[in-house]
Amino acid sequence: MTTENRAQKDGSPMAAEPETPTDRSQEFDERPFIEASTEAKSRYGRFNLAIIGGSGVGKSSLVNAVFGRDWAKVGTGLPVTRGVKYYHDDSLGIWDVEGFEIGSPLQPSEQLRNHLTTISERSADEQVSVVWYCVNSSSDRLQQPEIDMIRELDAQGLPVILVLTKVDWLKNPITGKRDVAQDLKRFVAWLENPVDEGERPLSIPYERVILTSTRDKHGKGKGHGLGELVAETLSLSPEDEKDAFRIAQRLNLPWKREMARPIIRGAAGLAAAAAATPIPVADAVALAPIQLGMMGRIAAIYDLEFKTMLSAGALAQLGVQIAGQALARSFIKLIPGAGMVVNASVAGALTAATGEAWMRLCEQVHTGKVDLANVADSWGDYAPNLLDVIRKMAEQRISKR
Ligand SMILES: Nc1nc2c(ncn2[C@@H]2O[C@H](COP(=O)(O)OP(=O)(O)O)[C@@H](O)[C@H]2O)c(=O)[nH]1
Ligand SMILES: [Mg+2]
Repeated sequence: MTTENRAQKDGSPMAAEPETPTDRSQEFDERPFIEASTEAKSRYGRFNLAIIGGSGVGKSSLVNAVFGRDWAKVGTGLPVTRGVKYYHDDSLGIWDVEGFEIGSPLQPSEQLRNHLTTISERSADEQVSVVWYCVNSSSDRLQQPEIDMIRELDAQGLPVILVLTKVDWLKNPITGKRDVAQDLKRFVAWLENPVDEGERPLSIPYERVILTSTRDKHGKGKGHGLGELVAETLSLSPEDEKDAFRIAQRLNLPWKREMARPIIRGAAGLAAAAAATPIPVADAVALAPIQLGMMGRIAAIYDLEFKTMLSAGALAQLGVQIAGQALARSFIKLIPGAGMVVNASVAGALTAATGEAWMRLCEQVHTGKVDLANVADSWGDYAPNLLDVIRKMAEQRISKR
């Protein structure tokens, strides 16, 4: 519905065609968006995970399910050394370590130590934060070489999550509840209190055991245990790398919203300050750099790479769309007369509404529901209308009385 339609429906008088405000689209530029996004990305940095396990245990499937990137498509990764590959983009690095090589003259833990040495010699932004040690859930206990490897990881100061893969959750035909098979329950019980052949307690330094699947046995469904896996990974991540992990993962959207909201509040405050002396509606574009910076930062949280994925033309179009010019114009059409101004509270509320709407659109792109190439067009459906924002403020004032 256009603003004109809305105005008629409300019975508001239609304005005579006002004088066209000066066209500022030529002056507009999207740099605040790109700069804020680039700055945020480099500040958050890259999260690096090591994922260790035998070939076929389900490592790649886990990575795809949690991080939503199809590494298979990306290619084979960089073979760093035999059995070790490194896959990365800006926000995520995966060290894919293939168990141990049978027939090697080296012990598995020695092989792993060599791999870890290779990794430690790489640059700071490639260093491992957390390890997923993957074991097929159909195993019945950990073998000595595996225990030695986990001890080696611990000795290097790396937090290890023991991930059981390909767990089959069976539906109880009577209760309808899902559960795992008895054999697996025994294995989990052993993992929680491991003992050797002589029933003597063993200490194996993993932090947690998590049961996972990325699909059911028919190859369908979304999997199980993945939410728990990301929650544990986050809690084991060093404080200054938690945001990088929140950005890299794709399962938990509330974490991203929690990161976006303070950015929105900050920008709303800045916009309010900028309009402390009320600014003419036609000049509301002055708020654009503040809103664009906010939007660029939010885009970084959703790991959206506008600079490389949109053409310059599409970027400029997006910029114009989000600059608030269209809003300002429709407002002028509706309520004629000079002297219409945006005051501090309108500027703040409009910026906050813009941030919320942009966050939601970013979520849609992030989850693949909206194509990044169509963001500029979709934004029209999300962008707040200045009039709606003002109406809402009025309603809030009334309800507060
Ligand atoms: N049933 C089932 N099969 C899985 C699961 N995860 C992976 N697979 C299958 O196991 C095979 C090996 O998986 P992949 O992720 O490539 O293992 P990787 O070699 O450790 O990277 C593939 O055929 C997957 O489809 C799962 O959770 N359940
Ligand atoms: Mg693989």
